[in-house]
Amino acid sequence: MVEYWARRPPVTHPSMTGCTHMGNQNSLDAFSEACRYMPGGVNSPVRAFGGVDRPPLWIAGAKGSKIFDIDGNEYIDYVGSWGPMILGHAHPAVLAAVHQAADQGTSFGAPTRAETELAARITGAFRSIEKLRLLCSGTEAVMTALRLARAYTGRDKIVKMAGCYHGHSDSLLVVAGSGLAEQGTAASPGVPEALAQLTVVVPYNDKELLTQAFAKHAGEIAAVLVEPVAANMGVVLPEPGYLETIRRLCDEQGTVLIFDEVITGFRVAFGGAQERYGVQADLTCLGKIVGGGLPLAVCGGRADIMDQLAPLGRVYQAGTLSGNPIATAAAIATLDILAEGRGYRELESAAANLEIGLAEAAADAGVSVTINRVGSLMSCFFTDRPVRNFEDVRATDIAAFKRFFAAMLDRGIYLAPSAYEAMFLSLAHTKQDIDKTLEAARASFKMAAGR
Ligand code: KE4
Repeated sequence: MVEYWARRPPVTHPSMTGCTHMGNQNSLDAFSEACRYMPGGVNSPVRAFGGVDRPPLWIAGAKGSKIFDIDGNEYIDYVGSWGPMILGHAHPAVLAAVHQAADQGTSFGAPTRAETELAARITGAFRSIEKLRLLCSGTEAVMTALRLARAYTGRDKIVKMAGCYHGHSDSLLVVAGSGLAEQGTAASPGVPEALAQLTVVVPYNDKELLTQAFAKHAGEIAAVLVEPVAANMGVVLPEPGYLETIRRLCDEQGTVLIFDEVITGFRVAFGGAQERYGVQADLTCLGKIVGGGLPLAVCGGRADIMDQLAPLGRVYQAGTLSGNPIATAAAIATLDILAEGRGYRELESAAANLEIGLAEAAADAGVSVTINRVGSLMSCFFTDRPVRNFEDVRATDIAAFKRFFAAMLDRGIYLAPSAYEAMFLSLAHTKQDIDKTLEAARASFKMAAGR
């Protein structure tokens, strides 16, 4: 995702210049008006649909597996607000918890018992998390984890993987430098090169280059930060032994291993990728699902690292809305439903059926696709090759994806508006939803092929 935006020219979609001859008229009008007040008309870039060359949809609401735009169109939603909505939109238990909490006040800036109750649930789900801090976004969680790792080790350099996205803090808006395992270079204006050079970027799934990076920067690496299942270049799975190799290299050099489980946490298993793959992190960042769709994220891990945080320790981190009572209530309601466990078997079954159906539909249309899937997290790449890192993703047929996206949207299926994002299923997606999706896909793959 970072690499994608680093290369893109600014999005100058016709609709941003008042062109009103495309798409859903009310959304177009809303988009034009929004562009008067907000850069690109949106509050997060991917929402502008720049990745699919279509004007964006303005949303009126959502319920269960459906989302509705302001022109009255209904879509089966596979974005799920980019991951949080694993229960489906507007889940009654979550809404009830939110309403009950809101009746008591919306923010106190002081501790509440609910924060402790939530923390107990999270440490129960992730055995590597001994202590944690609640904050408001994945970006904030990752920023905090990096600061903790740098303080704990007394080192400045960090390693990230090309194609992984960890929020928009300066140290992570970095792309690979000129040489392999070299220092990175800024991916965005405003990021100081001096800071970017402290970030080493290596390809995902490349054990050899990671080993070289550790040798080249021996004793200087504070942390390795990785999505244990990458989901910001589309979904790319860790190859056998990859996570174990990262763990071993970190142990050998006293480097802090940070798993960014903002997407995978409570998604690929209740205990995230750490439960699924059996590799434990020193620090873990959670977001999205853990907040039940409200602004709540987590930085947690080994107590000896976490106890550096003020006021106990000297590493500063703070937040006005950290542990907000309404977000905490939504979080507890969400985790209590997921903790029952059966939901993951249902999600696995539905996602497996969708994967098989999509593969069959593509084959029937004579289109080559590679589908990468872990549980209810998946991506469909237009290629006849395996997709194991960011370069593989860049080599896929992005134009075909854009045609597929448009054809599916026109048939009432709302996919992520970027080939570098993921599909998310929820417990609200029914067999009827999957059947309708596959029917739409049979026609849309033909459109993708340009027929
Ligand atoms: P936020 O600051 O957006 O809450 O989280 C940043 C983040 C951190 N780590 C991972 C693995 C993430 O995927 C994200 C954010 N994900 C993107 C979409 N993949 C959010 C959507 C957006 O940027 O609008």
